[in-house]
Amino acid sequence: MIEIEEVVLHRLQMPLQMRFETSFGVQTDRDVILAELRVADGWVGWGESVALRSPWYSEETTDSVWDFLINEAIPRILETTWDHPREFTHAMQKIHGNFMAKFTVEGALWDIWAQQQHQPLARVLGGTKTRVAVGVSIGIKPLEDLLNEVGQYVEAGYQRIKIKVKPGWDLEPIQAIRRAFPAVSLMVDANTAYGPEHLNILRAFDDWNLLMIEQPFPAEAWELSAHTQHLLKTPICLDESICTLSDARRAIEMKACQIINVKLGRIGGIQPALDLAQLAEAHNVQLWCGGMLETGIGRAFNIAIATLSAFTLPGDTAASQRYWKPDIIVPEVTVNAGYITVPDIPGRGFEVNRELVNRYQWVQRHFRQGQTGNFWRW
Ligand code: OSB
Ligand code: MG
Repeated sequence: MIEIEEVVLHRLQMPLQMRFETSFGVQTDRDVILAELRVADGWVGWGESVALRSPWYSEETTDSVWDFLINEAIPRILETTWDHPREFTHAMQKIHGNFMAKFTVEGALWDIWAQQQHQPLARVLGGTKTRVAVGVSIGIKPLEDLLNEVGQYVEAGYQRIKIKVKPGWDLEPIQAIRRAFPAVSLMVDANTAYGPEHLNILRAFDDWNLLMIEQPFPAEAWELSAHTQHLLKTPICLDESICTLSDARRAIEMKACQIINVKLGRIGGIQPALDLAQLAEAHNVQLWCGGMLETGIGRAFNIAIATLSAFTLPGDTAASQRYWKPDIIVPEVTVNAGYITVPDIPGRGFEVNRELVNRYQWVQRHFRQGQTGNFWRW
């Protein structure tokens, strides 16, 4: 049983270690929201919003998540006693969208739930792996820098390299990497940048032994994705297209992809991911855990979900130090010979470094049981 007594929202500005350019824009820092949920028996759960500041990747933004948390989610969690985190997911189903905002709270509830069971989060989710395979997602950058970086990650043992592509920046980097690293497991992510006018380029991708092509077309371009998957031998992986279980069912029925990149924030959290994992296993669709440049808190959830047997391919859950110096968790996430060891302690598995949270923080708000009467009520 989870009875939340207090919620603290933390808003952090964290400079990224690298400049991260995709087909939709450049990121040099993250505007992070952390939700700290405190229960009477002393447990503290943490959740992270993966929303970006602007609605490039999805409709959600840091500000939309902030408003949703304050106006919808926090009043609700403070006035309800939860028997299980999935009850929150069910209660939130009548609210449209806002998947990243929902996961910010849902993740923290699962963290508390796992601590109350004295189990690592991964075990509570039914995950069996003791380590998870890791790949890396590299942004758009000059070719020489790109080749150097690929070399460093291959050297460090990362099991799969993903590069960002867009029209005009695709065959050249793919060919250069293939020549320099003939055997590397390589994939591309277009973040929706291509359209029907680019089918010839996508066809040419087929010659380079790519593991997959991630989200070539806009999120709603179901027919185009299905048509293209039919033409190509390289699997299409969907990311932005899949926000609900019915999106996944549609993709499977239409054969619009063979692989799905699972992001907990994009689909509304852990319970939706557990449901998606069942669906994927029943239909031979492969899953892997994507990333949204999370801090260590979001990363902890990604590691836990990737321990499920349905997650058959390396994730984008790279080491803390690729993103942050320093990360806000202890210990930081490290990658050894291409794997992250799954923590074996109750809950999320990493301590939150409050001193660092305070150092990066620029806003903090407290909410207590009984003090939410001024909010709109259900
Ligand atoms: O499309 O997978 C994506 C980052 C921000 C938004 C969208 C995406 C990404 C990444 C980075 O590819 C993955 C990571 O290293 O966290
Ligand atoms: Mg993607």
